[in-house]
Amino acid sequence: MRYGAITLREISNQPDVWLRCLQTLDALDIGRLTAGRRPFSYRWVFIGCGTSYYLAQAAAASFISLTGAFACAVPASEMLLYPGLSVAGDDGAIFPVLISRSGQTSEVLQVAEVLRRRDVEFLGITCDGNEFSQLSPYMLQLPVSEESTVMTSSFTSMLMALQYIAAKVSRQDEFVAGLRALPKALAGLLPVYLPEVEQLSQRSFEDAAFLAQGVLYPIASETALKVMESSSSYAQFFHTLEFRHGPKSIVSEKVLVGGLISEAGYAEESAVLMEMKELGACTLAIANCISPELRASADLAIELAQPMPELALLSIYVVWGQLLGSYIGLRKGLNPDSPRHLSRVVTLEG
Ligand code: F1P
Repeated sequence: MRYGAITLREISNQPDVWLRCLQTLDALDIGRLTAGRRPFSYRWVFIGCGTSYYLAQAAAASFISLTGAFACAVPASEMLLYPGLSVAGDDGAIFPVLISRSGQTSEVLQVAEVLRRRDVEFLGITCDGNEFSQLSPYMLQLPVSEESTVMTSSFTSMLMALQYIAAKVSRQDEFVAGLRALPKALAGLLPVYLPEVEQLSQRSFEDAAFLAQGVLYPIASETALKVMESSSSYAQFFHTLEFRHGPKSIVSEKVLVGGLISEAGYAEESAVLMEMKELGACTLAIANCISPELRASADLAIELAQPMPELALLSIYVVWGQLLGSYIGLRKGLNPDSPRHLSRVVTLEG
């Protein structure tokens, strides 16, 4: 099979996968799934590894934005090694949400065991299920069967599911309607911008930095991880305005700077990206609405042009980094379906 065919197919099929997941979500008993937890009564702690950790960050930010309750994200390893730093205080006041596509990641399974021993109930979300799906009565398994080593549709589907739950527990039906519009929105954007991303990936970069603020920051992190995983390339991520405080010294014409630009911080964030263009970087701008000034400055401007709340667009913002990683990998003669040194699941002895 052609290099990258599996991963690229699964990236492009996300509109269909999202439609199936939304049908599954509509059939849920959200109250039972969340063990009747009211948002404000608990600190919601989202936990995962790798891509699923960045998903946890995006879910926590979404939860705070939608419900106003306390939420945070912690890598499973931190829960195991430094629990006091992660969730100090009363076990009874936290409601952990464990995230694992495979349901086989050792660190996540170990956290589930620690929680069971401490009688702490948790919500689990998975795609493959496996042993993980037997560890909690509160478990959501999505109809996502993903062959690729790297996570693409599993990331966006589980994020959408966690946003759906947050919107439902806070009775925000307009936001749920925004999620329902995503499959059609992405289906319309892919044919326009997929070829542009492929063309951008033909340029050879020595480094890449993906920038974002607020709820988009975890999406910049996941974008960088996709480029690292799928193309074995250097890629970093920063809060956009932080990039001026030192990291911009890496900028040259061999460096790609990608800005995932929010509506709330548009002026400040787009200014950074245009400054980096002046310093010689190749720039990629992704925003819901792109000003003529930024469009003239960026090497590639991806304008989502959607009416739904920006928070509902996180799953669309990440698609371009998924594609970029695979296309850069192909340009380097690598196979994104079988990334160097990576396996689909990280399992640890003992
Ligand atoms: C987590 C993970 C992925 C990574 C790779 C190895 O998997 O670290 O983020 O891309 O596939 O596994 P999971 O716990 O969500 O199955």
